[in-house]
Amino acid sequence: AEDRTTRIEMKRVVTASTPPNVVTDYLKRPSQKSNDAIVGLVRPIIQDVRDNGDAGVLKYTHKFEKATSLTSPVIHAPFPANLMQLEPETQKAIDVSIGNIERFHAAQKGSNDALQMETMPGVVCSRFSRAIERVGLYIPGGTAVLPSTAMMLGVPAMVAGCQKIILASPPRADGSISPEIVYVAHKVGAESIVLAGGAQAVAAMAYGTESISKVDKILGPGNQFVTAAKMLVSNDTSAGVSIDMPAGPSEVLVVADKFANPAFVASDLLSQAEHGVDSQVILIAIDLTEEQLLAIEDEVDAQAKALPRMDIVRGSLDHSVTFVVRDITEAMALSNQYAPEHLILQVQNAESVVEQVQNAGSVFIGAWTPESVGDYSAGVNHSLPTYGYAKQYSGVNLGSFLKHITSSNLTADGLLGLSKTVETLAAVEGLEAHKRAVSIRVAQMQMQS
Ligand code: HSO
Ligand code: ZN
Repeated sequence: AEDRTTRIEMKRVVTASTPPNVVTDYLKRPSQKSNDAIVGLVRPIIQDVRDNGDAGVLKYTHKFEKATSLTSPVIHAPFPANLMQLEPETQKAIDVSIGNIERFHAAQKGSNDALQMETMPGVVCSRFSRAIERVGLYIPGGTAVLPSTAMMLGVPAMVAGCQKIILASPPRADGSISPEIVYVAHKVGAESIVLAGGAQAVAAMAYGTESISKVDKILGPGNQFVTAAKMLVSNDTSAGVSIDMPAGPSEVLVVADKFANPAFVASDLLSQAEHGVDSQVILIAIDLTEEQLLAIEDEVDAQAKALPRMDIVRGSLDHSVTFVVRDITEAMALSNQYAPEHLILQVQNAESVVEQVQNAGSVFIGAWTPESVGDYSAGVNHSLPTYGYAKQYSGVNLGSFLKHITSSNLTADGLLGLSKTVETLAAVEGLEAHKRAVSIRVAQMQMQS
């Protein structure tokens, strides 16, 4: 039963009166469930799909998705028009968003362009990029349909020039897939949609089946079964498949000062909290009075109680916290320590604070930039590092669908100039054949001159 009377609130921590190690404890993510049990469940599913192909995939789709009417685990392009019929307004919203995502990711080509330079006279080194040929994009099912995730993975794959794009998403019990996802698949030129979720979908794309193509890289968020399956297949050298970053529950950190609008701040906290009870939201309030803090807390409570997903929000806010800090420097130090997936800056001169951002997946600057715009339509990617991985990972971007190849090209003089250096190092390593591959050429040059 829904409880619309008990106040929905986050706990408060005033850093000035809290020992630093306790503050650090509050910044910890709720610990993830142990992986061993999940791996034990996932391993036989992967083996089954390897052994039995389509029949193996279908068996689990019948069992877990209850889609017992399905007789094929995949649909191929061109996708029938009746599978992607949308309200004109929905179609337009997808088109506008895809346009922005496409433009922003196409603009990333510059930094991946071919480069060439001479490290020494006659020694030319180059680097150029090639698209990963076949990619598998996992689109989660579950409590919400996520065509936005299909856009965030499919559009950069298309812009990068991947030859084969495959989507996978669990079908509904009637065997169908949401028309928005089919439409996005069509727009990005996907070759097929695998009608399966969980470990079975990951295994099908990693190894291929009679009707599902094997891919070279699997990307996309998912539950712990999907994540465990991605880890297992990427560790199997016989699969020859890589994955994107580890995915965990969604999170946001909002930095607000006394100029922030309390209603805006609350709305941003709640938009992330509604993703799931395991989502984590953090507010860092800079030098706010009791009255200003209460204004935000009242907004959180009132807005939360008007939400259809109120119970999810309550669960998420249960393990969320407000830090009351002295100034922006302290706020940014805490934020960088937490390394949020999303960082929202609702402070005066927000733009000038960006240079203090060391760790974050994506930053939302100023009062008019709610995270929702980045989740859907601004152009930035919403597939971002969670769980503190923003310390070492980037979010999905054009580069996620490319690899770089280097080349060297030496003239005879270039080799002559470098011969002693290479021969010396080869000798140090005791690798005589390496040394001779240089000396034999130098000898040839001397014979010719
Ligand atoms: N905020 C989520 C992405 C999303 N939001 C999808 C709405 N739909 C994780 O970054
Ligand atoms: Zn979101």
